[in-house]
Amino acid sequence: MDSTRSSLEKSSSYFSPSERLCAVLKGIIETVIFNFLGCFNFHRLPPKPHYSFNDLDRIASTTLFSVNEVEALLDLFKKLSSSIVDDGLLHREELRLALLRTPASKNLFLDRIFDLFDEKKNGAVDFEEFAHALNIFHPRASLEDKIDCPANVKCHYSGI
Ligand SMILES: [Ca+2]
Repeated sequence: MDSTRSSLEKSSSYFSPSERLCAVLKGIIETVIFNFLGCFNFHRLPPKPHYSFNDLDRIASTTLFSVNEVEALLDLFKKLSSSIVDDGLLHREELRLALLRTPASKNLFLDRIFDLFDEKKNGAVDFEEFAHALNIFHPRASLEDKIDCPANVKCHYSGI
């Protein structure tokens, strides 16, 4: 028993200099890698907005859609808005991908549609903007509202 113990002590205390160097380098490399990976935590996307039933009910009350239709629109919005960056916002490239099947091409018509949807003019469309923009296409929307579509969408956020 004593001979086994002394041989273990000898073997554990007899690391060669290259083995000690490897152990130190391994620790340094692991530290660098973990710190490097930690950098990505600072660039996390903000949490996606969550829409409660009250939110959907509020959106339904300001549009022609029923709560069930707003829920269906939310499902569609989630699919469209997560096609490139899953951040809960619809970006121009995601709308372009949905309508033109490519995120990269330039299309004046699509840009105008996106600008119409982006009522807050912040470069991204949230679900509420999406629902309000599509409200004009509701079957119960009046012909006058459809004709005056851009003005109606803009008026919703400007409070006119
Ligand atoms: Ca997105």
